[in-house]
Amino acid sequence: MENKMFCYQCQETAGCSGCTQRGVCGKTPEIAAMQDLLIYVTKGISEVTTRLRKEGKEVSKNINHMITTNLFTTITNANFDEHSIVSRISKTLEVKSNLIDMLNNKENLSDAALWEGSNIEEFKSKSKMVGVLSTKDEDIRSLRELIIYGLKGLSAYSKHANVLGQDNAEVDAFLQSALAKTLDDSLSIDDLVKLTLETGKYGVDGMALLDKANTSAYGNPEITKVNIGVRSNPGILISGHDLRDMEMLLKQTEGTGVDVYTHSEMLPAHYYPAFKKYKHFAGNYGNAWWKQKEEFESFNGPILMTSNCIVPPKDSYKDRIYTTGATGFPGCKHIDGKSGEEKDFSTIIEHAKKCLPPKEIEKGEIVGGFAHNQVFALADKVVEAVKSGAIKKFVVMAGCDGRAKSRNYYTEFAKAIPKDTVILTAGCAKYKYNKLNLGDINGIPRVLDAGQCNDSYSLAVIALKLKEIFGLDDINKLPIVYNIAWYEQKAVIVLLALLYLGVKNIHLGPTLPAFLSPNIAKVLVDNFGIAGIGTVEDDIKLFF
Ligand code: SF4
Ligand code: SF3
Repeated sequence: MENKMFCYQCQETAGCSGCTQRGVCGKTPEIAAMQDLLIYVTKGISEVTTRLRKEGKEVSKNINHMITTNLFTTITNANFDEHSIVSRISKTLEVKSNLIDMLNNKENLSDAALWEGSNIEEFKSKSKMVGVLSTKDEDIRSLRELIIYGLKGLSAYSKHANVLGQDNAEVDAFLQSALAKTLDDSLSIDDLVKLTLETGKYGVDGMALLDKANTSAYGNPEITKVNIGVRSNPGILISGHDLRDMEMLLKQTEGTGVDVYTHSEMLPAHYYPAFKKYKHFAGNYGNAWWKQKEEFESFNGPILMTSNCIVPPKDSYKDRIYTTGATGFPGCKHIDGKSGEEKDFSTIIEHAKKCLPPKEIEKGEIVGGFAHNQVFALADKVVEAVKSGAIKKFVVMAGCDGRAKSRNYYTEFAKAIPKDTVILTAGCAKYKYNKLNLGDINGIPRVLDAGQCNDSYSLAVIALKLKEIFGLDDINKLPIVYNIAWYEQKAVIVLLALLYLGVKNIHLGPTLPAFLSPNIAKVLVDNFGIAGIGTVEDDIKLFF
């Protein structure tokens, strides 16, 4: 069958090789084409900004933000709105052409830097030539895409930091130069492997930036019990990763009689001191992203998506979905707002008032808030438990959740690990085991949730601190093993960040990325000991 599209950026890609007719995620060939073109023109503008910097000219924050938002828009399950992607392409082309005028040296710019198009027909015909498969060599393609997916994840984290007024000009400059390098046919496999590791370095910096942005705005996460039941008022459900949206929604709903609940990756908002003062901040509703068809139905009230993951909504609740930031879905209302500006959520609040309260689907509490500061506060206890042998091992199980049945492995694995083992987690992967009541070791819970996927940074900081406390010369000598679940491109930047920090023998599942060609997978296996997963039984033997 002829390819109508080609995308292999996420773990759920069709047949573990690539979506060619329609995305498993719901992405249509038309959206895929416009996303391909958006990436292409964003590479083009990045080549121009990189050259401008070399000429000593300044690139404005607005342009940096445009580039990161473009990449963020193409992350799995972020934006299904062709219209919004097309307008991003047009805007990028306009800005790019102005920037080219500012260059002293306009020689040898690539086709991506020079290409112009003014209407949808031109966009459609160009998109056919610039997709993933336009790189013919499968190993070069594999590395280019690995880098681009890492940069997409980095962009998402940068964007969340940017809205809190935090920027790192070096991260933006690297991101753009690396993106431009994915156009450069003179780069060898070795050059691209080096660039991949460098992407990991900036991944660490990007996550550190977001950590600083979140903690300086909202305080350090602290141990928190989060209610997973419901109250009797109408509610608004907020999903995704953007804490600035969270803050604005809490402020604007105060005193309105509408409660606010978190969903999926927004759960860790409860761990921040600044949000605890809101009495109407009711709890967390539901589970990871992929269960939203049932859970959004029963929530009854409006839902605000601040980032991925959107599952194409059913008609029965589609009118209750609102998007903002990089997200979009055709037919769902989008709440605009420039970076850092106050958004107006009054439409959602008025909508909520007319809705029934959420239907209860669970009862009880979950515990989280174990980001670096909180764990350091417990450091004596943790070190003592390790020294006494009460804790024998930590297993990092951070990452993403997904709908594949094979992911039940993570639930079974969490149940099967020895009782003297502590799980360190972050990201929506935790929903596979955070309601199992795995108990504690001398008061230390056996599942320590640091927060969102970007808070994997916290797990790295904790590992580095333990290395220092135990006087080790190698992070791999710690009693920590890594069994990470991945789904979308934020997990790619987390993985590259861990590789950059020197972490070896990471197990990645439920399947290895389809975008790793056999040769590139071998490079990762040989140099970093990357491996897949086996059966729970075999892996328990292997790890413990
Ligand atoms: Fe397929 Fe994943 Fe791409 Fe969606 S994001 S089209 S599921 S590979
Ligand atoms: Fe989850 Fe989409 Fe990746 Fe932030 S919300 S971890 S999958």
